[in-house]
Order: sequence, then structure tokens, then C-alpha cells
Amino acid sequence: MRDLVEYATRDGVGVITLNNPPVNALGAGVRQGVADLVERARADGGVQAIVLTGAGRCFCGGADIREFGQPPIPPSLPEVIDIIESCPKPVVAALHGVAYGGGFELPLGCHFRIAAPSARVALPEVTLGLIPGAGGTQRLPRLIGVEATVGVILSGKPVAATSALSMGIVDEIVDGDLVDAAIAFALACAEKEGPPIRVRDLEVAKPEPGFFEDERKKIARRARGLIAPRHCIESIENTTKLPFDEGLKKERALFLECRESEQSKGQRHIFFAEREAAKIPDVPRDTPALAIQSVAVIGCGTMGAGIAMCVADAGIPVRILETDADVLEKGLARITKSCEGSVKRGRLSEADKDACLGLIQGVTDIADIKDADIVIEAVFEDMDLKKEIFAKLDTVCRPGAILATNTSTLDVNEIAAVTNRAEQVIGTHFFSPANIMRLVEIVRGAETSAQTIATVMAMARRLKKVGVLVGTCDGFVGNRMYHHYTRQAHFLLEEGALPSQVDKVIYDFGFAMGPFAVGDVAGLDVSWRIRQRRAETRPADERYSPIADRLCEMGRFGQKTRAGWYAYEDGSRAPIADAVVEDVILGVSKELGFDRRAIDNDEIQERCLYTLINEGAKILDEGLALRSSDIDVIWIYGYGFPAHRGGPMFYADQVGLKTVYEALCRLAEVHGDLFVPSPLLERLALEAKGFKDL
Ligand code: T1G
Repeated sequence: MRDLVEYATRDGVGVITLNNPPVNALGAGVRQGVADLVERARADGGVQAIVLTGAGRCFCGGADIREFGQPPIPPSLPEVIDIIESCPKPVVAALHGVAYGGGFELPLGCHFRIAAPSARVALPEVTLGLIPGAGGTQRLPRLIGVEATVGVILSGKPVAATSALSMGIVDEIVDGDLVDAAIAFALACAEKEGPPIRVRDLEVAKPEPGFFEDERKKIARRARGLIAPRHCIESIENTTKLPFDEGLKKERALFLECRESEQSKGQRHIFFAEREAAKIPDVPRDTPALAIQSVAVIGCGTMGAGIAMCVADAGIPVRILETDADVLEKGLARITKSCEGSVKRGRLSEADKDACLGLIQGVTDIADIKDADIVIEAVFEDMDLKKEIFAKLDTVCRPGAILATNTSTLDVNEIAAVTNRAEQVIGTHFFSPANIMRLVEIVRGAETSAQTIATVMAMARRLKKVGVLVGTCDGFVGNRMYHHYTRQAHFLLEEGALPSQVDKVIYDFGFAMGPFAVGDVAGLDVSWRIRQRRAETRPADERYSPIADRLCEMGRFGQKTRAGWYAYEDGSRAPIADAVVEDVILGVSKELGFDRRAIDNDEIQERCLYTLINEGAKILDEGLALRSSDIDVIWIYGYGFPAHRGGPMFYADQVGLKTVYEALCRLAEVHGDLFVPSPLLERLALEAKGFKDL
């Protein structure tokens, strides 16, 4: 039985090594092991000092998140850290790779911290709807001050070794063997007079008056309705008001409140869902992925340019093929402008900008992309055009090259069928802006090979994207569900609601924007073209709302035309309710014979969200998504579903499928078949189960 924590003595130093792969998470066994071994070293007369380090790729990824929600097993992490901090012999933490969350709080309880150049420390608990619960909010301010601590804890972002040294988090950066250096460092500390300094005993400097109020105002906007960021500030502020032990007790209480919250359950669900999405049952982890050393993108419009940027950002050379030299020039100029904007916003260094632009080359001759390892087509959403391009690519590109399409709705099998390499054809549905949005829906065709899937999933990770594998159907998973969600929103307008009311309900639920404001950002002409294509096959008796078409016929395409569902003043993105739109809506209501009625917010939320959930259940039933948590990941990273709600399918389980089912039945009685529960949802509801039980 492998020890979760190992012990050895070297040169009079007790070396304690966390050994719980893959990230040395601080589960119960690890906590007990560390506590026991520190006590052992403390009692060992032959030991003058202690080194705490981690085996494998990192020091420690934090508390074991899987334990949350289970009955607590002692010792708690604060108890373990107290044993370390009160040890009269110096304890030195030796950090390499990540030291995150509890994996950073443990070293903060040590008397000294040394780091390898690879080390990165972070307190990312807020991304899990938590606050640091083992002293991070009390000890870090004593090392780096409250202002810097607020920055570290509210961003959750990692601090690299060099910055950690200059901030005073680590005492030394060492090259060469880390443990050797830590032992030497520890022995030097042991020679010093008196007990080692404890971080808890250090003073906290008071910030400028009003500092915490300003921080609260900032997060009220940025983290609207979220508990954890507010509790982080409260706990850090306590360091300026309370003695250490009282601050620590309050921190723990705030942490436990967060841990039990629905918000944290939602965010923890997404943490694991994102990692589950990478596991494809019929594509084993050891499936050999092809090396991607060069990429070609077809089309230099908004999507093509965005895709090229994130490929170059990952350090991969990319050629953009555009037959029209003017369009190419404009596209390349847009890329340069966007990179310069990132430099201005401090997201990119000047050097990184130059490196990124240096990897992007525009070409107008298809022969110039024949050697690419993968070609990503990102042209206009038209089947005939895409088929023409794929037939051409099939003859020009080298045999082993993967041909990917960025279509957001079209049938990947139909596109693959015009090539002689259907097993190397796949969908890579990026989301606009492609260099920012983290989601890529990876669409497998009927013949797409395991190697092609493995290669593209690996490429997505390299592009720092979250790749989710889905089956091919009209709109795949995300857009198919979105279609039903927006359709309900349009029907609600016909029956009595207005865009601002619907958007407010969805905004209050936690989305950054409601469907109408989103439509205006994305451009109403994009979805208009899709509706026009679908009109050819739409059943005559299917309910259809003409409101959006009317606005488009008036040339109202959203922000880009300063008018869409809302009006926009020059230079402003603030939506203004527009009487012109209201007139169109009232006109259509009258035309369709609706007596407009007052619609309450609950009905709006139910109809928009339960439609979404029901369509998600149908997609699962059809096997077009591997698991319900994949659908949650798609909606969080592609459609701005609030992470603290865990995604539509997780939210449905939290509400209870029986409640969702009964509401859908009620809505179906009034509004017809669109709300008839999917067989899967019905079965799970009647069996008192959830999507998580699938
Ligand atoms: N607990 C449990 N499992 C974890 C884990 C954790 N903290 N971290 C990672 N895993 C699993 C993960 O699910 C995956 O499993 C495998 O390890 C590899 O992870 C008291 C309350 C450390 C940067 O927020 O950010 O401490 O899918 O694929 O890309 O204040 O994992 O293979 O079965 O992500 O190399 C705070 C969470 C916890 C950091 C490594 N810590 N982890 O990234 O590998 S709360 C965090 C990460 C806390 C205290 C509080 C990353 C990583 P599987 P991976 P990676």
C-alpha cells in the first residue's frame, strides 16, 4: 500500500513528502499523514529541522474537492497547519509546480518557503464558490499586505515564482535539486537563535481608508449575486480588526457557509465536468494523437481571424487562406488591431504580440496550405460553399491532414461525404470571439476516426480551450438548445412580454445578458440567415414567430446597425428600449390574434430554462452528447450560463426533475407540444432520479 505521505531523515532534517497523485490533493489520509510525521520529526532528537515537499508534477493542488459534501474526517487542514506552525523546529516548504488553495495555505503555515522556478502559488477557491478555509485569508495579508492579498484571492490567478519572491511570499528561488536546497536552507534556519517566526505573529498594515468599501463596490458589479467574493473581502478585512485566532475562526465559518452553498456546488460541478468532458469512452487516453505543427484556416472573416489568433497564441504557425485579397488585408488588420488592444489591456506583452503576429501568414493560393497538419474551414455558413471547399481541400491537402469545419449548424457527414477522407473530417465549432471564448464543440461525424478525435481534443487543450465532443445534428448541442430557448423568448413577446422584461429575468437568474441583448451583440442577421435556411424544411403547422424577421427586414441587425431589439446611441453599447420594436411586437400579436396578457417573471424563467433542459434531455436520449455534464460545460463556456448554477442539466437536478417535469406538463397543456417532456426526462422524474444518475 503506497504511503500517501512519505518520511525520510537526511543530514538531521526530516523530509516529509506528499505522495497522492496526480496532484497530491489533501485528502483525509494525507492530512493525517502530515500531522503524524510532523509530530514524529518534532519528537526526534536527531532532527533539527523539517522540509515539506511534494512528489510528482507539483507540490499540491489543494484540499480534496471530492471530499466536500461528505462527513468531515479529522484532522482538518487548519488543525494540521497549526501543528506545523507551532513546531519549535523550523519547517521549510519546498515548492515546485502548482501550490494551489490548501496546497498554498499549508506552506503559509510553514516558517519558510523556497521555490523552484516552476513554482506557481494561488488561492483559486473563489472559482469554486469558496473562500480559502485554512488560514489563507489570515496569513497571506501578514506576508504581503491586504491590498495584494485581495488581488490574489479575488482573481484566483496563479503567482509565478519570481513574483512570489518579490512579493515576499517565498524566501528564495533555487535552481538544481529542490529538496537538497531545502535541506541546506532548513539547517541554516535551525542554527538561528530562538523559535522560528510564525506568519500568524506578523503585523498587518491597515489599508487606505475606504479600501474595502471600494473593493465591495467593484465586486458588486463584477461578481453580481455571488457569496464567495463578498466573504473573501470580509475575511481579509477581519485581519485589520480581529486577533489572529478570532479571524481564523470567522474565516472557517464563512468557508463552511460557502461550502454548503448551492453556488459552490454548481461551480465544483463544473470543475469536474470540464475534466470529465475530456474523457471519450471509445477513444482511450492512449490513442495516439497526430502532431499538429502547422494549421491552415480558410476565410479571414470574424471567425477565421479569431481562430487564427488563438492558434498563433498557442505558438503554432498558421496560414489564413482568403481568395479575396481585400478581405484578407482587412482580416489581418483586424488581427493586428485586436492584438494591440490586448497589449493595451495588459493581457499580452509587446513581445508576445510580436510572436503571435509573426506566426500568422495570409495567403491567397490554396497550394500554400497543402502541407498543413489540419485545415479549419471558417467561411460563410452555406452548405454548397463548404462542400465545394472540402472537395477542393481533399485533392490539395496532403493525405494525413485533418479537415475541420467551423460550421455552427450544418451536417458534418454531408460535408465529409464530398471527400475521400471522411475519417479525417470533423467539426470544430468555435464561439465568437474565437480568441476569447473557451468552448469548442468538437463534432464527430459517422466516420470520424478515434485518432482524428484524439488529435483535435488535444489541439483544443493546447489552444487553452475546453473541447466537448458532440454528435452531428442541426445546431449540434449548444445552438440546437439555444434555438428552443430563444424561440420561447420570441413567443413570450407575442403573448404579452417585452424584450427588456425577458432579458431582466434571465439577467437576474445570473446570465451576463438576456437573449435579446445577446442577439444584438451577435448580430440579428446571423440567426436570420439560419432561419431562412430552415424555412425550407419547417413544417407548415409549426409555431413560428415572425418578429425577428420583421426587425431584420427593417435593417435592424443589432449593435452593428445601432438598432436591433434595442436602440443604441453612438459609441454606446447600452441597450435602450425602443418604441419602434414595441410597435412591431404589438403588430405581430394583433396579426396572430393574441390578446396580450401580463406575464409574470416565473413563467418567463420556466419557459426559457425548462425548454432548454428538455431539449438537453432529448439530445442525451439521442446520444448526441456523452453525458449531461458535457451539456453543462457547453452552456457555461459557450453561452454564458452562470457557473454558480452549474449549467442547465445540473440546475434541473438541483430544482428536482419531478418539479421540471410537472411544470413542462402544465406548460404543454397550455402551450402545446413544444413542452411535452422528453421520454428520458419523464422516466428520470418518475423514478425520482436526476441527470447525474445516468
Ligand atoms: N481535489 C480533487 N481532485 C483534484 C483536485 C483537487 N483539489 N485538483 C485536481 N484534481 C483531479 C482532477 O479532477 C483530475 O482528475 C486530476 O486531478 C488531474 O487534474 C481549504 C477549500 C492542480 C492546476 O482549486 O486547478 O483547497 O479527471 O486534469 O491540468 O482553502 O487540477 O484525472 O480523474 O486538472 O495538470 C483549491 C484545483 C481546492 C485547484 C492541475 N484548489 N485543481 O491541472 O490536471 S479548495 C484548486 C486545478 C481548497 C482550502 C480550500 C488543477 C491543477 P481526473 P487536471 P492539470
